Amino acid sequence: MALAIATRHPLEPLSAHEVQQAVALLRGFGKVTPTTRFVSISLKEPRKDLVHAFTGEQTIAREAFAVLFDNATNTCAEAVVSLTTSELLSHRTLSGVQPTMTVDEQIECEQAVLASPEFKAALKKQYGIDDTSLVMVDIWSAGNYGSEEDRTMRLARPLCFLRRDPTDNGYVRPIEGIRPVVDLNTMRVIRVEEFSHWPLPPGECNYAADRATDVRKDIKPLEIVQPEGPSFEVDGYRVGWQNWSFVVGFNAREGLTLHDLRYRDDGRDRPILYRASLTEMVVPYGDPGPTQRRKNAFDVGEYGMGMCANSLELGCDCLGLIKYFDAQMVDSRGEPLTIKNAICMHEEDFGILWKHTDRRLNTPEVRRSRRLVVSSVSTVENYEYGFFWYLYQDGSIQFEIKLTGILSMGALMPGEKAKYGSIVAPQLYAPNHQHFFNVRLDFDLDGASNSVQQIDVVADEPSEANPYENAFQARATTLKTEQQARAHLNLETARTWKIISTDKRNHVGEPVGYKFLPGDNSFPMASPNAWWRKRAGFVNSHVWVTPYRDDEKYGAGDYPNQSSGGDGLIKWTAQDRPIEATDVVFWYTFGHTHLPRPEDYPVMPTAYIGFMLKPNGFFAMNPANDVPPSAKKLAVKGSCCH
Ligand SMILES: [Cu+2]
Repeated sequence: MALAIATRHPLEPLSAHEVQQAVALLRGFGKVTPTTRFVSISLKEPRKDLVHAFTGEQTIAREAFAVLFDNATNTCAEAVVSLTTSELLSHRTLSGVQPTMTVDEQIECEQAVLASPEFKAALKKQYGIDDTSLVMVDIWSAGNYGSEEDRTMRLARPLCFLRRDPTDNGYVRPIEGIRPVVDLNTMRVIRVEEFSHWPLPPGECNYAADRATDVRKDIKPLEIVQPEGPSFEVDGYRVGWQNWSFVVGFNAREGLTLHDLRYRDDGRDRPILYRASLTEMVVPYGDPGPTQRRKNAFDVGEYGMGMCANSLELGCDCLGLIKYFDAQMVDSRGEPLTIKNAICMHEEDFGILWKHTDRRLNTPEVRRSRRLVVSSVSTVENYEYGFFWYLYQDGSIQFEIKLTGILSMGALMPGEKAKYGSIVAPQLYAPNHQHFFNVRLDFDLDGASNSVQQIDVVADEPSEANPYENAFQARATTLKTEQQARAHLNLETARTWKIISTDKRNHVGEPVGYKFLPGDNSFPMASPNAWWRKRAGFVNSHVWVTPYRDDEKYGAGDYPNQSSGGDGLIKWTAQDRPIEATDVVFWYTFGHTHLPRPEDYPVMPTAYIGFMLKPNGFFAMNPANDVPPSAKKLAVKGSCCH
């Protein structure tokens, strides 16, 4: 398709220039002191009605939203500046909240621990080590366990590891018995907590190409060739691909976002999703031991998924012709922070799209499926998360998270078993844990007036009309209020959800709709009274539906770091607002229960989790009926064709 809009789309992320303009404005308005950290600067998205009214002709004012934190006063501030009129549109201070830890704080925290005399003394006492140059210090969020310091200070509780040499995989040697506590405001170690002494695990295990000792030699090249180029078009951060169009977004907190996703049908670009984002995630660990019981990371609200994104310039794993997008952010001192090639976009062959052979005519008709992949990968200390949006030719949308990287591991005494985890190597174990993700899907399905139906498949009772007791039917419950909408997956009823338009009907008189199809999921194992669960109310239900509010973006609330909990979805939906025939937002929480395996060591083969959205009465027929057959090629010896 051709992109018709000549002007920049109002939802395109801030450019590097705009980010710096926002920094300069905030400085000019006296909102930045020598002890201020810039936590994030991102696009303040224009009001929805303005975006809906956008035709490509008019320019919509550009605004930046900044989160600032003053270490001297332990105070957070939010500001909005107009990049169009250079005005300070709003500024407010928030006391008692801790915004996301910045990348600079990660680095400074490591340096503070390595320079701490108390830490050095503990290391010497427990392990006989003087040299800290091989110690790795991973910033771990402190959480909130009800103490005065958890409530009133900006804290981190790093985990430490010891490499054997400067490029060794240090995660296989946890310094289990020492836990420094760092005040991120003064950037000082306030104390070093010492526990029992665990010897360093004796093993050594690396994965880097230059250190792996035995590499298999039976792999021949597999190349993807696109001699006429890719089938997508790009203008700024706007993308067109076959019938799809959308805007790629990115910010320090959520990382990759998708906006204004539409499908061209019969000459019309029909809106489907206004905004899709990962709003939060939490990784609670299940070991109650004194050195492990506090481990639970909120990777979005505490670390910033965008801030932790990889530059795929060097380490991209996509095949074919790739379009990269850069991410423009700011470091904590207001200097430009560009993650080059933070987002990768490419096309993939995806097997059979559809096929039928008319047996009597012997005329096989087959089409190959192709999908557009938009992805980004974040490294949060030991772990990697890949975020992959897939668009398909049949109108399906898939979100898949790829979990890889390195397990968070602990040391064991010789001969000790791991009741709450798995031993992966001698004296080295990985505790059981879960990964819960929360995604926000702001639907605009053929317009803003939508409803959500919960679909349960139920069997009919035996009756005269059901003499063979084979009958079952789909029962749709239109969700009317927020509390009614809170729900879990249910395998017994093959439960799904359907987002429908309240005013657009399809060719057979039914509301146009898109189906939400969940994938793997879990329930939280920790008690509802566990400290982390108070802060992660979004894990209490798999599905939530809210009426659209532009200030309701994050499942655990705006500031989950060290929060005392109760914020976000749990609080908003307590209002039990009406959600029928309105602009609805569908939220989905999905969990991966990770019982580690020795095969997850030293680096984990990717695990996958996600969901699908499929048109369901949105189109009049299979929208991929018009995909032409692939060009026939002469068979290469030894090849076969599907
Ligand atoms: Cu895991």
